[in-house]
Amino acid sequence: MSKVFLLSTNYTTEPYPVYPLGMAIIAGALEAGGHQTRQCDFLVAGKSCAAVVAAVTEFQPDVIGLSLRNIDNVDSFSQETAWYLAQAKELVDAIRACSSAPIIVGGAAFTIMPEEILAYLGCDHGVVGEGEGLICALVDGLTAGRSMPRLSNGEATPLTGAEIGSPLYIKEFVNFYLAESGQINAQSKRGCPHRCVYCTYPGIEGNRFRPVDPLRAVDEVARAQRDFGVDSFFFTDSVFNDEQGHYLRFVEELERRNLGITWTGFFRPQGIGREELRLMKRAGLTALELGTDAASDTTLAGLKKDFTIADVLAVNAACVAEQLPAAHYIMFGGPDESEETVREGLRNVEQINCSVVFAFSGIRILSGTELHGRAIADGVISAERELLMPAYYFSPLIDPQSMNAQILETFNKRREWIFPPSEGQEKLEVMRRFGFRGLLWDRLVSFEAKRRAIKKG
Ligand code: B12
Ligand code: SF4
Repeated sequence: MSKVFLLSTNYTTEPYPVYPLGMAIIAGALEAGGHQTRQCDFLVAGKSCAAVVAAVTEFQPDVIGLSLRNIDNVDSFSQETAWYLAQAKELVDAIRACSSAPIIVGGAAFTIMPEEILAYLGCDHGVVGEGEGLICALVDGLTAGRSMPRLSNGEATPLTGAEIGSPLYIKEFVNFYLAESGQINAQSKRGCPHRCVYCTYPGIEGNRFRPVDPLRAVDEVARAQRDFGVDSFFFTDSVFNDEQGHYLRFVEELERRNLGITWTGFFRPQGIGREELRLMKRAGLTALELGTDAASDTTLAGLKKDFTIADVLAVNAACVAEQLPAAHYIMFGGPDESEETVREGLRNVEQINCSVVFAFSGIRILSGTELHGRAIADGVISAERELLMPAYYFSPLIDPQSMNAQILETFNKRREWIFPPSEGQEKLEVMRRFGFRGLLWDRLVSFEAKRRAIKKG
């Protein structure tokens, strides 16, 4: 048995604080493997390096595991300010000064750029992709004094649904996140088979949907409800509504168990009709986050989204008919965006009734994505440009500043259309100060009348 200290370095509260689910699953796997763990959350610890050092010193770990969730906030407007790895590096340096235990790093952010991040942080070992099995093998090997690989890669042999680990939630953390965000996260499946050009999700989670058995997935929700009083969940699945319909089996089981919980997740805006929405609503669905991603058929094709604006509007209409708040995330300036598609896209946005639209300008270029190659081919960045510091793709056919001005002009018309992203953050902060918790954007939607709330009075 080894003592493993786990640290989630995440401290951002955008759009709200998010429970460190990856770390919780790693802790669950280690405990199941017979190890003793201590979980530490930098945000819960008041973003205090000294508190982390004190916890490490007190626990005297044999091995330390770092969970790295975010590199930055993928918003081109705040690329100078929201870069999270410097803080992680400060934590590694502080831990090194008080412990000689080897440090293993993993997590979604790490998986996107493992070599670069391992070098930048100066950790001893890294785990790419799913960490449940690999962390146990590393800890066993290291504590037995064996020489272990610098990088272990879980992507070649993805876990089956049955092997996906269960989170070891910590009461203190659950209470913190319930108080701050009104919800906790859970997972009903991993993976995504789609190939949208900018997206890292299939790289992080694998390119096949791997559902957790619905009975077990619902058991875990019920356990979090019973043990910690959680009654609101975000399912972190890359895409909740998989085409094979695994999600429907999970939702049917949720409905059958009648737990009285509410939940939300990420949806692909295609093939969700009123029938599916009604079923999910009965099972507790309260809102949908839609990966609409682009606003015209040309730019949707440029991102290889495999659906059209007609699909998006059909899903939106079904959500409105079922009175389910929906938020569309749309990035302007991507591949094949032109002055014409910006105008067309904004006309299409005008048709998205009674739903929130979050707009972004430019697309963060991340390693391992097709967009990276396209950015080099289009002359947006050089092949040598490292991607740890943010780089954004802007179509060479547009002028970003005039595009931003056009988006702003349209988005100023309604309070539920949010641009730039910082405006959304400010709105959420105000609601939070008034004591509201949860997604919060869902409160911007009104179904009573197709109310066109004019901004600023
Ligand atoms: C769901 C999700 C959200 C939801 C979260 C809702 C909620 N209540 O949880 C919402 C929409 C709120 C959100 C917001 C943001 N997100 Co987000 N999100 C995701 C998503 C889809 C899943 C994350 C997750 O929880 N996965 C489930 C857990 C179990 O998996 P995991 O953490 O990866 O852990 C596994 C492995 O990584 C590994 N592992 C993890 N820790 C460790 C530690 C060790 C030692 C080891 C060995 C292994 C290991 O093992 C685990 C089990 O296999 C990912 C993309 C993806 N598919 O991964 C993006 C992702 C994590 N998000 C990202 C970003 C940027 C953000 C935001 C900053 C965006 C913004 N401006 O709002 C915010 C930050 C939120 C916050 N406060 O931290 C990026 C991060 C990388 C980057 N580009 O910087 C990702 C990767 C997507 C992307 N664009 O590339 N997000
Ligand atoms: S954007 Fe959504 S559908 Fe496309 S690859 Fe990423 S997770 Fe899959």
